[in-house]
Amino acid sequence: MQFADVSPLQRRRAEYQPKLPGVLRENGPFVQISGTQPTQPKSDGEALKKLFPNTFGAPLADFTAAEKKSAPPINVALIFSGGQAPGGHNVAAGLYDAMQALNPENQLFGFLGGPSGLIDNKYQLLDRDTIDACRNTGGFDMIGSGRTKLETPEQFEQVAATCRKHGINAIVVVGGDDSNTNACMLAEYFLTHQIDIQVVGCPKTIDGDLKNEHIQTSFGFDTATKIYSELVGNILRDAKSARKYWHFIKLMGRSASHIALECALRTHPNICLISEEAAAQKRTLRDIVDEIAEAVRRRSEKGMNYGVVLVPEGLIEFIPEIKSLIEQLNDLLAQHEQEFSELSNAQKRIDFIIEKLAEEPARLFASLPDNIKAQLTMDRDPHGNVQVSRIETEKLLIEMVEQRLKQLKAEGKFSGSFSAQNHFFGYEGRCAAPSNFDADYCYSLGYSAACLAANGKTGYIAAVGGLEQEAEKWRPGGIPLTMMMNLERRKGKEVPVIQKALVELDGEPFKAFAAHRSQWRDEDHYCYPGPIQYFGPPEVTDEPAITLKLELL
Ligand code: FBP
Repeated sequence: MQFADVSPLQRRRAEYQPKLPGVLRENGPFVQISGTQPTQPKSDGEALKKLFPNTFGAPLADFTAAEKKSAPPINVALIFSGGQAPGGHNVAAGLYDAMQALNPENQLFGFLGGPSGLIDNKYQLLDRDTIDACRNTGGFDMIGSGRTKLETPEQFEQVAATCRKHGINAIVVVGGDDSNTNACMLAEYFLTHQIDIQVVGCPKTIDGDLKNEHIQTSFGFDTATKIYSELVGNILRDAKSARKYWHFIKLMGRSASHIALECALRTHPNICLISEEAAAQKRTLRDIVDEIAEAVRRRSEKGMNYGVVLVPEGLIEFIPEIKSLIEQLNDLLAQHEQEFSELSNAQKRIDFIIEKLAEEPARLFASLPDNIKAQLTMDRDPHGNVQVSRIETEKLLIEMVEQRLKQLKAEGKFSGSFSAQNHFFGYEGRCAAPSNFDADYCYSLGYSAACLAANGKTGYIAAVGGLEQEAEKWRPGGIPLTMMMNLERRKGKEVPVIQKALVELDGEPFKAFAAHRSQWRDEDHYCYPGPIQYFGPPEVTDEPAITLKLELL
């Protein structure tokens, strides 16, 4: 038997032609950009104006179709920054197709391994064959991605040198909030130093936390949550069939709980914890454990010794007492980095920390299982944050719920059984073939980025509005990045950043969940979304995320 490296589905999917908004279909990427009103960020306007004197206040860039005309050739650099998200390859395809339509001489350079590729001048010329091989596929493997932060003047100079070498006119940065913040700093630096290179961003992250009144969603969220929801649905059905396990499923998403919330809205699990709510209600770890144990007890009284709990990846950081412990650990580890790294085993590291922490956090730290203690002291990411995807919160909760139920049993208050399974869904969804929504959205974002670049815009992020409507009616354009910024305290300093969007407790998605959750907890209302459909009736293939639908009602 011959084994082909391309599956039948991949082959057919490669033929899918992403839908473009009407305004970009009329004359392709030939658009006129309107908008003259200066924009303002929501807060910290004066300070941001000082930090970004050249890019601050730029108008919104709205596109209207324009006459086809000859356009001077341009060279564009593309980088993927940060975690993978389904649809990145379609951003590249949209960008490439639009650039080709503008002028077949245009060249697209894909810099390898993320921002570091631009610094080290590692690139691949993206030609038609390369792009065609990646259309509608998941992953960032066409050019790779990386988490190097572009933030220092030295790095900006290296990037400028690389661009000069290739005659690159514009850089398209596909990234999340931090990468787009840095894109804006790069744009500002180039303008300040009269370096004629534009910088345009693109909103990427499965976490769904790069959104605001202008960016309705980040790409990748739709596909990733559909993949996780399929898996959660399968587990719900297994739980109900076997009737003997409680499944604790941690879902990726870094800080915000958008992914967990979307999966809950799609599948109706018995419990879905929302980190933002835990923080707002100042809940302790014990409160959360008690809540779960109580749900287990109540269901067991009805003979239902099974259930499913969704746990957002960032939960642990949002529980105020643990948040404060993590902050103290961050400081402590930064202060004693050398000493700490020289300790030869886990026990010595734990003892070292307990000795150095203040009494209350030391007590909390000591009460945690050893594996969690070790995970809380692991290496920080380049931003100095705990790598939450490596903390096994789902196992911590299982262990603590088990203890609590033992107590309840001893007190004669629980007579059921509790047997738990743990899961973590994250990497399973980040490189899936994009849903129709993400395939279309990303293609339009890439196309819009080309329009912005061709029209001399810099310090903008490509944006597509009207996503609640059919693609024909979407509104492509660009948003000045400074408009999305505010000042935040990071490592003891006020710095400009794009504000991370957390789950809003007065927002429609959370309200819809809160209205149903007690029923979902006590009875079985499981919903099984099944796999993403790439072919079939549009109400199945083109269904947007429930979060998006509720937010844009
Ligand atoms: P981005 O914010 O870069 O899009 O990353 C998303 C994410 O998948 C998070 O949900 C997760 O916490 C993190 O990346 C995992 O990082 P890594 O890929 O380095 O393991």
